[in-house]
Amino acid sequence: MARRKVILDCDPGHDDAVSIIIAASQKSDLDILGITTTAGNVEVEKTTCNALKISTLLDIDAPIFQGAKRPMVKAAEIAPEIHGETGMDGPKLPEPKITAEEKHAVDFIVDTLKQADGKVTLVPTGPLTNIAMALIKAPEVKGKIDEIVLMGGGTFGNWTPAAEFNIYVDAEAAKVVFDSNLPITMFGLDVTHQVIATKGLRERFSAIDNKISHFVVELLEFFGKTNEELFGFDGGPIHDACTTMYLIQPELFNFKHVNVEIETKGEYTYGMTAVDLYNVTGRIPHVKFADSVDQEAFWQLFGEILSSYSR
Ligand SMILES: [Ca+2]
Repeated sequence: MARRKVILDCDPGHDDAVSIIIAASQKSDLDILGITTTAGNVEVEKTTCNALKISTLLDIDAPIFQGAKRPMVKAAEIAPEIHGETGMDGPKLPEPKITAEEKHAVDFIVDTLKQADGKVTLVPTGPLTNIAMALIKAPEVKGKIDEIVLMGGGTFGNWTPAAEFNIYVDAEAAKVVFDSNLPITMFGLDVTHQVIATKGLRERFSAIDNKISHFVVELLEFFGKTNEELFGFDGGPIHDACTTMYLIQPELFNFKHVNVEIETKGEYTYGMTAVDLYNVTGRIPHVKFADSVDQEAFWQLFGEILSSYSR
């Protein structure tokens, strides 16, 4: 079977890094056409630098393209309290041996889709600015998009009471994406809070004892600490990793087909994803919404992925 073509659009970010590590382990199934970055957890220059470092560490040969410096309408908002000053505080990382491409991420996405032989899956794990701008710039590329597999939203918030960070940062972009009529598979907080990398799990993965497992555990230690302090969790939910775990093994997750609208006006609810779980509105259910995960199978596969990396 042909490898599935993917573009990873991200703002690394501890959980973005884990998501990239998962994708890069599947060389026979996933063809990473490029990694695009956006402002999100920290400024785009920093998320790009982090992507370059991860790529250097893993020896990923996909090109990296820097994208949006700020959301489409409002000013940028970042989350150093979760991810630290660099956006990926914690582990020591190699200095990048590669540089980002000259081309803007939005142009890369558009050109790649135009030229693609077959369809491409977009995997956004940060604010949706690049994806929305690509859809606005070249709506004709929609037919080349197989699926948008994203982390964002949920039936509750983590940045405001109503809104999850990725959607809140650029709700206007999220609206463009959710209104696009494209197939969207959504991993929101409802499911990502079910995959918390607890101390016990971190110890289990540390015992795998290779370079990548130690790197991941160091990421999860830092991310766990900030999540414990801010949210009282037993560790960090590896939100973004749900997207790439799904690409590898979709049956890990349970889905509901629902309508989801993006709130861009509410005084208290800006950036909320209004998830119509019971179809009370009668609007067309156009989103595949992940509501639960087989946790045991998820962590089993996650351990196997870490083990697949050599020492
Ligand atoms: Ca992210």
